[in-house]
Amino acid sequence: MTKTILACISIFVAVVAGASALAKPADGKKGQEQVVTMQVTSEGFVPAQVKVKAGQPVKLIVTRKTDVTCAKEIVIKDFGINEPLPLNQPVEIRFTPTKPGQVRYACAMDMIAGVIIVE
Ligand SMILES: [Cu+2]
Repeated sequence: MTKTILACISIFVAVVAGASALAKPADGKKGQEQVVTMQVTSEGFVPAQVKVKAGQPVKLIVTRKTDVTCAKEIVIKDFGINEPLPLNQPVEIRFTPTKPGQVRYACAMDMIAGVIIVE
């Protein structure tokens, strides 16, 4: 009797251990980051339109390349983001779009703008 119980417990432990080992790679896949690079030039945000997938975290890397612009920061209202863009310094911005649609981004005065298309 005792042997049967012990066997049952060890099988249970093995199953639990196996399940938690399997959970890790699945989480890693789900959190796959989408990297988007963008520059601020005299033309504005380049590219002004980018595409990302919904449900996956986005890492937006923005580098301001010119002083002749008013886009010295980037504002993404939908995600409460307002990041200064120091000259020639890549700035990493992270957010996760949850649903398909369009996310607008712009300079602080909302003059120079672009759109992130979430699919
Ligand atoms: Cu502006």
